[in-house]
Amino acid sequence: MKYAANWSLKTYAGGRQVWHFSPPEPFNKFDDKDWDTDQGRKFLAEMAHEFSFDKTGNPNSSDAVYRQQALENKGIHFGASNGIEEPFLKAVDFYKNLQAQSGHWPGDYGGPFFLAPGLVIAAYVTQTALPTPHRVLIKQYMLNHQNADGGWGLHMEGASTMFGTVLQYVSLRILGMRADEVAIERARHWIKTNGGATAVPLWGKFYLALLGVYEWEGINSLLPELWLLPRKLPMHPGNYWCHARMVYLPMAYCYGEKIKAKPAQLLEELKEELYLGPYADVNWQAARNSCAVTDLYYPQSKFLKLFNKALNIYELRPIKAFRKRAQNFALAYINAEDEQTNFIDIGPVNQAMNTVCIWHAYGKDDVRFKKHLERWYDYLWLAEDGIKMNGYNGSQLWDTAFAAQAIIEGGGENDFAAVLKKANRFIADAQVKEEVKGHEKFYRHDSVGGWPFSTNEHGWPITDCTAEGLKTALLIRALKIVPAGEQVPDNLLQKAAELILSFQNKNGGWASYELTRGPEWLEALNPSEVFGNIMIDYAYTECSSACIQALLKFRSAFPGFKKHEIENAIRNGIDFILSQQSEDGSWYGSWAVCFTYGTWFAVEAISEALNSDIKFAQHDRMKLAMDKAASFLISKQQADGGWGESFESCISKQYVQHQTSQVINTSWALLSLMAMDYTDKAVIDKGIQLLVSRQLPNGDFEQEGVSGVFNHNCAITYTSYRNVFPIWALGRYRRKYR
Ligand code: LAN
Repeated sequence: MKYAANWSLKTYAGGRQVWHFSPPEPFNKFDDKDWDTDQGRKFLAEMAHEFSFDKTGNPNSSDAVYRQQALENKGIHFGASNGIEEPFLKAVDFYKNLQAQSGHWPGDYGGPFFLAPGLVIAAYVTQTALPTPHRVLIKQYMLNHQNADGGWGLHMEGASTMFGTVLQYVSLRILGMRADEVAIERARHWIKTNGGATAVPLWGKFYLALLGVYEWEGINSLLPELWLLPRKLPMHPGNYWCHARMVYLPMAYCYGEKIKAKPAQLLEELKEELYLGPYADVNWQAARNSCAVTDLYYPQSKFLKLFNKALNIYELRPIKAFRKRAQNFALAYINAEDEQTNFIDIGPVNQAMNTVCIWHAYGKDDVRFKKHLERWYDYLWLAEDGIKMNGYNGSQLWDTAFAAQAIIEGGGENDFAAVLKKANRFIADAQVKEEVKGHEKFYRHDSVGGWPFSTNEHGWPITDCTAEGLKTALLIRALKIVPAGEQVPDNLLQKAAELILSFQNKNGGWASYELTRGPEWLEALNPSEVFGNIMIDYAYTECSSACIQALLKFRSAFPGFKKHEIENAIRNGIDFILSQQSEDGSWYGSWAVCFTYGTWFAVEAISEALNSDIKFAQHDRMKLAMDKAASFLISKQQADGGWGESFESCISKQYVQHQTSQVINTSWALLSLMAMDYTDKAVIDKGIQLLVSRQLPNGDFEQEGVSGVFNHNCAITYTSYRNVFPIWALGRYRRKYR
């Protein structure tokens, strides 16, 4: 790839990763505006062309740019094999080349289609130009993923939705496409035949209102005053799931200020392009509750409708003093979140929205605004399908912890000691060592000892990331390949265990970032229309399993430390997991596809618990649960020996078979069967054979269907999974049967 050579991923100590563009001569003497010359335009057009991507076979790109460059930088030809025959060693030998100097494995974390538009719109509203080469490849990415019917889905595997289509439409127009270009005409046709932009779900309405191409009046009240309610009331946003809270925060602030982009010709045109009739004729009150059927996953409840009615009456004359107090609080909170996360913010959605708030409050020259802009690039990722916005500032810790565990389980510590040492350094760096400033005032759980999903500078600890970090640190410590001074010190391992204990809910389960703070009926106030289970942080099988596994490991390493508390936590956790098993023996997985993922986690915790010396009153139930899980898994094995689950499982909450076996699902199923010492080895052999047959000559695996998910309805890429989980399954097989 000729033009890709102008892009390179810079990784920094601690795991920050940013794609840089360095133009060749004479373009390197260009100012951004000079791209608008014959020579410049030709270069950009050819570069865009190189990133054309045919999504008809598989809409999932394979992270080819990073992977190719990582190999080339090490002098390895992309397809080259090292002559290693054994599948496990060969798989690790390939994967080690993708590890960055910082010790983590960078990779594509894109997939959702509502993220980059948030950034493009924030850039437009704040009158901040994204660099031209970035704009060109963001546009290319969007065009690559347009569906045959002219629309875009919620994510790269999804059928067209109003949300996806309106946001790409507006973004592409902002990025310079004309209304009469073919792709735009087809998109507009989709929008008009599906009800027009008044039928875009709430978040879409919000972005359009920021642009000033939708009236704020067409949005149900976002009532900033919710922050002023007594904290004891369940609807206080401090009780919401942190992602809902942190997105609601800037949204409500923008709503309170009625922020709007400066009027412009383009915006006037958009007003006339997006709706079924003239803009002046839109009925904004009716628009508030309109949502296209293509998008509706979580319809407004009766309760929410009533709630909105009451709030909309209040909005006719909001009490000035309350509004002002609420806005001041929101701004202070936005500033706190920015500072606590070094302006990365908890995710891509609030990062872009906070930028707009900070710009509105302090202007373009304020350092806080500038710091925001720098972090935009932490979220952008380049792959063979163009530039996308990642779902987080990366999945650094998560991928590194799994990679290290997989390598260690297969006995790779001698052949790959250097890899594990680097991974250990990253893991030690990533742990949170200081309490977050103002954490109590701004509704944050304690952080010290925790691990985030991405990097230390992001710093929001997560229950299962803390668990995976702790497990990995303990494993590497036991190998004695790292000098004592470079290991995670005892006191921080203990802090991690204590933090995990503090995260356990009364029902025995663990949620994602915090304790479950509100009642389940709060979900009835979920206004998103497109996401399920966003209002509170629910206890999850996966998070609970990871925490149990970590506590079991920790207990072996520190037998005297909080012995009873830890054993009780494990017992209660196991009870929670048992309570989540379905009739057919499976567990629903909330964060990846789907029942094979959930089942893998559940099985891992229960079988490890059974193998420990803890006495369980529920011992027989645990055994039975394992038998049922085995029958479930066996019933889903395909004739070729593999397992394959479709993303549809996540949405429908029923097992949906993929057209083909998938290496990642196969690995989870195999890991589960081996964890529970399933006796019919022939079943396992067949699965392993499938994995081996899918391995490429260089040790890599092909990118198949999408594996990640959130909120039941949105898919997200985990590029590392196609390597890490086959490595893990092959490694477990190697250790067990060699
Ligand atoms: C993530 C990424 C990591 C993921 C695991 C650690 C894998 C999981 O076990 C627990 C949940 C968690 C932390 C998770 C939650 C939802 C996130 C943050 C994401 C899938 C990444 C992007 C997503 C976020 C909500 C996207 C923005 C959309 C909203 C609805 C706010």
